[in-house]
Amino acid sequence: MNNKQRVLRLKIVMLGDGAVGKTSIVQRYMGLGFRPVYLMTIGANFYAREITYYDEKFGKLHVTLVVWDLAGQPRFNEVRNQYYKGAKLAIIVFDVSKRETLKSVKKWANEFWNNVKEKFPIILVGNKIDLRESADTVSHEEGINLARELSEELGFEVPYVEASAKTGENINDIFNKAVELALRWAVAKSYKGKVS
Ligand code: G3D
Ligand code: MG
Repeated sequence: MNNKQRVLRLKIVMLGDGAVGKTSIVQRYMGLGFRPVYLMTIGANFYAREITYYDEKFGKLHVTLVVWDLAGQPRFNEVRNQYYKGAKLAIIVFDVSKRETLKSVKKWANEFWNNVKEKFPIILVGNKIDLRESADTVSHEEGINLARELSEELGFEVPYVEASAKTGENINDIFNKAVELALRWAVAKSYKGKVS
């Protein structure tokens, strides 16, 4: 591959039940630090961050990550269209300390695929691993199993990342994986396996 620098813009949507930590993950990644106050606002916020990414196939890439984060789930219907428009990847978050949030993951995946009208890639995130000590937490294996089921449904790998927006553990990993996955998906889609 040549050394020409390429530019990529990637819109990502954050999905998952209320209070699983979507906003905290984005803010942590965007550098605002962990904010322990839950501010319930209406509509969707977006955040942008530019990163340099090195890819074996494409070389050096300048990537603008545009991350949309929904606030105020009750009014989601009103912003749904704008929220999903142009999104190429979803980060679906559940809370490892709240089992019911794991059960909603497939609903969120289908919501994403139905709205973007294409089976774009997703990343599954088990957040709040700093609360692992508390009772009835979702195990690593359960997260892996769900990611495997989603992968089968999608026909493309769904990575599973365990993270904590509180400690910052694996937060960068989520977004690095997002870029990697979007690139792999684009290559697989355009060349249909004919990539050398
Ligand atoms: P949401 O955007 O998915 O609705 P938020 O979720 O990011 O607003 O987070 C909901 C609550 O979970 C917040 O607590 C937030 O501080 C907390 N939280 C988010 N991520 C983590 C984490 O990794 N570990 C722990 N222990 N807490 C986390 P409050 O009390 O402000 O409602
Ligand atoms: Mg939020």
